Amino acid sequence: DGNDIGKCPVMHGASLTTSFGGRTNEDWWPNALKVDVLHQHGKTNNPMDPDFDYREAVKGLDYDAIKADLHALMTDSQPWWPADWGHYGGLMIRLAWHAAGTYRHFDGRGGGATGNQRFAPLNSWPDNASLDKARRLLWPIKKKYGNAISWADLMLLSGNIAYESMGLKTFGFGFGRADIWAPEIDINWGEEDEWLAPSENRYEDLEDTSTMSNPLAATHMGLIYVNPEGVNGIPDPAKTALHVRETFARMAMNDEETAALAAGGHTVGKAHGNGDAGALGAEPEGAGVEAQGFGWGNPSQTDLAASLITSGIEGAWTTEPTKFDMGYFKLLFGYEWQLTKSPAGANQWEPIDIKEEDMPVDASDPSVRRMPMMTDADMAMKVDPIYREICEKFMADEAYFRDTFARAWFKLTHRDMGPKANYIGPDVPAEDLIWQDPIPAGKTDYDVAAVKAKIADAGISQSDMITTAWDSARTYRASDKRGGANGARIRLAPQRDWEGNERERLDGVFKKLEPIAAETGVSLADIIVLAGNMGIEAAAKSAGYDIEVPFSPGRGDATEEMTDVDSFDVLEPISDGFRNWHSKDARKSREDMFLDRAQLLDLTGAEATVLLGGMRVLGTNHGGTAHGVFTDRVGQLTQDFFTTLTDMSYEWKPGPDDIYEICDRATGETKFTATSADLVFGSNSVLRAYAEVYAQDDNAEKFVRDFVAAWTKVMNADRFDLA
Ligand code: HEB
Repeated sequence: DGNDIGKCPVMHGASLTTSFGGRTNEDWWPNALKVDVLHQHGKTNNPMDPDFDYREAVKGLDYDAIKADLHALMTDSQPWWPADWGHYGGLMIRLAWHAAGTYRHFDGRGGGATGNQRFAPLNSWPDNASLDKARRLLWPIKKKYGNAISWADLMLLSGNIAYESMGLKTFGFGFGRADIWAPEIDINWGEEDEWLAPSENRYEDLEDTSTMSNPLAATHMGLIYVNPEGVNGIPDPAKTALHVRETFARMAMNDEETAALAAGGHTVGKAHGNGDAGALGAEPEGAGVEAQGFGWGNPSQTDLAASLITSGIEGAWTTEPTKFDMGYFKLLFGYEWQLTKSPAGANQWEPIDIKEEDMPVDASDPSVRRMPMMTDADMAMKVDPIYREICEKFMADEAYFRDTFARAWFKLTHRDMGPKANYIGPDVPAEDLIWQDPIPAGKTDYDVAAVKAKIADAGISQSDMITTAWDSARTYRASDKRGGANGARIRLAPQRDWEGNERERLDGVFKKLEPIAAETGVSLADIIVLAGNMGIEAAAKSAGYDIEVPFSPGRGDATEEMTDVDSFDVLEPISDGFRNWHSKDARKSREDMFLDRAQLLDLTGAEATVLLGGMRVLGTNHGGTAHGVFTDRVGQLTQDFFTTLTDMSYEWKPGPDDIYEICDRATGETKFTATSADLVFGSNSVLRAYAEVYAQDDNAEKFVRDFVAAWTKVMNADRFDLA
């Protein structure tokens, strides 16, 4: 398989077998709910000691020493992958950018916070060609610092140090990204079974970039963002600009951040296409054992940097590609550019009548000067009127460009780490940034029992207490650690008005809770959760269990000024199986959407099962529907959902509007109604196994205990301040 952008090598035999031969369950029943997404990165694949905590370990890192070693690495050229101009900076920056750049705003998945680039498919994406070499160059440093630095942190740190060694003052760095030990199975990278398949596959209308299918954020399978040669490989910078805009917006970047990133990225380094890209060997995941994890073997590689092949595009963007300077703008705007082909046959742009002294020297031989180049995406910065205006502003004010780029780079590399509380180390910037969803610290030293007494007197129904707490917490997504109950953003726009939050009910509850917050100085965020806990305690009590739901005070209330309103739309639940709600805007099935939410909430299959079954009998459905409320003692925390579901005296009949009827086999009488988000706990064999556990006679107490534990996990999912 080559890596010639534009060519589309077919991925061989998308595995129809297990490692030991034979078809898998997924091959036989592709539509079964893939509950396995809830069981990733567990103890079974993690080689670290059970008590290993990366976030503690990294606090012991010798930060100065590792930074000095990385600085030295930049100019320590290795014969098996010679450094361009003796400097690995460009390569390391591309490594960091491609690690972080898979992030997409829509579901918060992707991004650089897990070290996932070590695994397929990312290690073998055509766009990640040669980054196998970058990681291998870093291995001596990983080996030396060991557990104290994760691959995830190291890959991003190397990009930062590369910039510093090339003359950019970065905005800072936060450590704290723990590695995973196997590829993720929850990230949808697209449906195509061909690398770089034509973009039409993922757009309803390629001319309308907003029609790219969600959650995708790249124009082709196997690319980080756009095709560097143009839409579907056809050069047209004005069109490419629209796709750059869309793909970067899906990474939560605005036009100014996007222009800064493109310019600041290509101010350094070069593209590699000085030979036949089609002659490259298989990508790492497909290569033979003797390749030892390397891919894209290049039969014509020598010990000269100028012989390296990656994208097939060839050349540097600037005159001095090992310096962070204004060279990108100088060449892009200082010359007219014309379409040409690289030695590998890729479409790229070259300057007309360039002055000898503006040409960069050869990557291996400083006595020879070479043509610089621009990709179609670079030309987009000049041709698109919006990007052009931004670039003109940058050109007129170098300090402004440097600051804008440094901030955008920091956002790119930290976007999926969640709030600032998650950053570790000496270089964490003090400034609060709006995209971090800042939340002020809340009061912790108060008399919880006294606040509980006031809530008890406020006259809020048990189900309102529970649903309000749930709705405030359910927005949490472990993918980028956004959302959750902390901050009480549920009382602010846009959250308050989301259909799923039942504005009227919320208003009634807040009217009763807000005075308690005002009077006690306790955050509304804490009070919402405390009230929810009290609802659970009451429900358990009426079922005969005297329990206290654990509560950790200290949530704060965010203000409107601390809230980037536009960036909250992606957190809106358009379906919530836990409250048996499915908006008509939801494009996937109720079960798929339930599984998606359970995975984003970081719940296991058992946790999701006990929570959903428990909430049903508490009467917490959206709109007060009775679907799945398989009990005649609503409000008591009982096993009834599970005992009914597994009871053979009932049969289940599909009715109108996707609603099912649960009928008594003997009398034929309809006892209950249900949705597919209820019945999947009886039909999916894995979920049914959990449902049986919670239906068993000997597990009545375990059911309550597990429900409370799962509830508490959700309430505290965003309490990074507790760690
Ligand atoms: Fe870049 C390189 C494309 C963005 C940074 N890039 C590169 C290349 C290409 C591209 C094709 C070549 C590769 C080779 O080696 O061959 N990009 C691109 C596109 C885009 C981008 C299309 C969209 C617009 N970049 C970017 C960003 C950044 C970057 C954002 C950061 C910030 N890149 C980079 C670097 C480099 C590159 C640094 C160089 C590398 C070396 O040197 O090795």
